[in-house]
Amino acid sequence: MNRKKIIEQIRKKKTFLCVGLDPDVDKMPKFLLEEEDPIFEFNKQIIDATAEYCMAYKPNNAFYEAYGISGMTSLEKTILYIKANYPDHFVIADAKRGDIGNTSHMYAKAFFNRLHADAITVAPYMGSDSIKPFLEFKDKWAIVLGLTSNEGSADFQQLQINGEPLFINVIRKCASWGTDENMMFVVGATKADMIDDIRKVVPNHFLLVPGVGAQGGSLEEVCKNGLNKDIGLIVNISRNIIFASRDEDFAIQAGKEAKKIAEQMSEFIK
Ligand code: OMP
Repeated sequence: MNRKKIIEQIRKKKTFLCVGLDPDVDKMPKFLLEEEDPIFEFNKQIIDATAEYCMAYKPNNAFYEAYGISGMTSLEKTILYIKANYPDHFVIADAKRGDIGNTSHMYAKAFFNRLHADAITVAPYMGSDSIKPFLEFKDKWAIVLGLTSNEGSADFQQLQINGEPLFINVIRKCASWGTDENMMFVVGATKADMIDDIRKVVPNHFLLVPGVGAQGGSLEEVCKNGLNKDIGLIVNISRNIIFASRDEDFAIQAGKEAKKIAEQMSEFIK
């Protein structure tokens, strides 16, 4: 999906919400466990209940890999379900990959061609040849970890290098390998006070922002500092939406939560 289409979708639906599909069998309503594929059934109901209020989905690979081959089958079915029923939704494979060039190329093939994801999250530590293979696929995106939402982001990302935090160096350098048509950056909502500095380096790029809700980030702060002329933000929420209820009404409650967030977002992009 290209940048123009992403912006069109956001403007049309007045939402830049991404629902994180991070299923956990221990947190699902018990009746779903009788289904042949509980993870897919859970995701399907969440997707149907939230599609109207979001423009993207982000399945995180860990929550599928944890169930072995059957988990990977659930992931594949989930993405195919989105593509078949909601083809205008942007699908982000949250896999945080990156390796020597020929290996990255195979990761790109796996996620873009085999799984039909539109984007993949990528760790920048191995440098240019680990990221460039993800940029060679038309209308596909590498979403590079810039400043992450977790506590440990202070360990390396916030170290001062040449008078600037490392994450600023990383974002500037990575941005030079791609364009705002094939690269985005992950910036944690818990670090909203640093988005201003990031916007000085990448004013036009989309930022994927996780960490609103369960991790304590504020949507308002993120919007205040991160919105640009094309919106420029995709805000992900996983647990607070998909586990809004753990009972039989889980999908209804997920839909309500997504609607609430979408209404807040529509105010910010008026
Ligand atoms: P919730 O905290 O449940 O909303 O989930 C956040 C999702 O975003 C999880 O899938 C995380 O793995 C992911 N994430 C972060 O929480 N922090 C980051 O800095 C980066 C990501 C990510 O790349 O999506």
